[in-house]
Amino acid sequence: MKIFFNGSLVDRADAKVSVFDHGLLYGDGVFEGIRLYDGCVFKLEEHLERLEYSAKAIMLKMPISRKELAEAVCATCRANNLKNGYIRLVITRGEGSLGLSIHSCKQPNLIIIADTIQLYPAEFYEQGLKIITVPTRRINPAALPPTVKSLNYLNNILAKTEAQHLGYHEAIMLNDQGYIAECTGDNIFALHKGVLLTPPSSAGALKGITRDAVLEIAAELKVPVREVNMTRYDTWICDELFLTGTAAEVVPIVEVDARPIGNGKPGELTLRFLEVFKRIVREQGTML
Ligand code: PXG
Repeated sequence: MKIFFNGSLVDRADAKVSVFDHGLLYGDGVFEGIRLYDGCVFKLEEHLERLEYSAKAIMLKMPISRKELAEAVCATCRANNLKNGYIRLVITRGEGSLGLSIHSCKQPNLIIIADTIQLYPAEFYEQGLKIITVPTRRINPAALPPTVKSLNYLNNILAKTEAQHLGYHEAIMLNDQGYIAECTGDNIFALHKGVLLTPPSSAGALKGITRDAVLEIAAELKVPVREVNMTRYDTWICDELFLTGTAAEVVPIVEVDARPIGNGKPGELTLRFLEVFKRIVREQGTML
């Protein structure tokens, strides 16, 4: 496997960062997870824009331009003969001294990994997924903006671990006001009386690229959307519920907090969203 590492493609064994890298020491850095479908990189520009915004928010200078980065992503996929897979783009703060100051870190590390992806099993899509709300709250947006896709995922990891401990694959995280933020690695949508509801980023949600794609599909299907604060109650009584994410795409939820959603089967409109999403990933990608 070839890894893009600071400007060149190197063997996996040679792609190493220093133990003094602040990405390792403090989770100081940003990343993106991108899908490759049939030789097309899905929403590459959108991912690179979000990466730039994340970097700007944490005052990390992008080591190369967006055009160079786009080319490096494609080159990494080509070097690994990959046609379908998952691309992980990581920029760490770089090597520095022991201490929180970013000023000792002179050169960020840029890493691009292109690999195959372990997908959710087909039954999750056919039968739907059961989820719960976990006690671990989403970190306050005033402490760390949820829109920054940083290397600091401990908050989400703790929530995911809680879910797994209870036998679930995903979980709803609430913010410190008790409103729904998102799931541990996915955004959430509820359909109620024909209106699609999803929490705003101010409630603690990442501005997911799949979330944006679903908002575009909703406009195409003429489904009204409201980005509003949502409570657990909104998910308990809704007609359909689904999650969105780069790895998960669109996953129907059939039970939340032991309450069945609708008739306990994947929702009709949810499946329509999934179908349209599967179509656009092939139409809207950047060819390698
Ligand atoms: N919320 C959070 C907190 C995420 O990390 C999403 C929503 C969905 O966003 P996109 O842009 O992918 O539609 C994410 C991204 C994993 C994993 O292994 C998932 C993400 C990130 C890192 C790892 O499941 N999802």
